[in-house]
Amino acid sequence: MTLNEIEGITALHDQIPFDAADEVLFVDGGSTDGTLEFLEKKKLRVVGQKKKGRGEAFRIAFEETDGDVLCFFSPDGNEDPADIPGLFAAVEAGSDMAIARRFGKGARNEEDDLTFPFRAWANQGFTLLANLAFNGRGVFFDRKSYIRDTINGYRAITRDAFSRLNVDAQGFLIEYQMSMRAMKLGLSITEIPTSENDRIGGESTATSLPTGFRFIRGLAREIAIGRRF
Ligand SMILES: Nc1nc2c(ncn2[C@@H]2O[C@H](COP(=O)(O)OP(=O)(O)O)[C@@H](O)[C@H]2O)c(=O)[nH]1
Ligand SMILES: [Mg+2]
Repeated sequence: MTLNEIEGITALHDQIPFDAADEVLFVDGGSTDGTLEFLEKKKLRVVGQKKKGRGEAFRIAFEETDGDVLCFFSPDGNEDPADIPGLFAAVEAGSDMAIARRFGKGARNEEDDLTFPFRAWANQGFTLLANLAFNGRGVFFDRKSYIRDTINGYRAITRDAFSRLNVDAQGFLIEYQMSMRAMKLGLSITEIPTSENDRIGGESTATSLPTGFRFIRGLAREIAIGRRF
């Protein structure tokens, strides 16, 4: 998925293992920086969005492709394209969803070098709350079932699981909502360690405070609706 990622896609294009997938689709949120021209030149398939938001992009990817397994990748530099085959493999080995985790053993997140990694702390706080609220697989007794990164969008999921989650988040809440609902349904979730690299160009559009408030609302809503989704 792309929204003004010309620098990222230019730098990463040759590293993306396109062969790992039967079908490749770029969902573009309205780039005006040359991303679309770049993708066209490379003869990559692009679909635009009528409604805005990253959540909408996830649903378009689902609707516009046919594969049994979907892998979501964003070329902003944060996600290492070399993990794509591993995410597919984890799902093909029998998981409903595989997440590239930025926390825990063998992993790195963008803020690891900071003294006050506020964004990483917020991420881990929301992840703790989601595990406590929805991870019914004995989190208190069995640390192996704890999901370490409920928020990273870099993930793969079966088409069947995605449709069962029936996610409706419009923006950056999408991946957290997917994780919460997957836990509620008791789906099998595997995590593979990843190294989150720095953004290559441009700026993140996920502003911390508004995104944080949306996450709080999103969490409260998931608690309120339970399995009614
Ligand atoms: N298609 C699409 N992609 C988006 C949208 N918003 C963000 N993205 C992409 O999603 C990725 C993550 O967004 P970013 O702003 O970097 O958020 P962050 O990684 O959470 O800081 C980037 O590759 C963006 O280009 C959107 O509305 N539509
Ligand atoms: Mg990013």
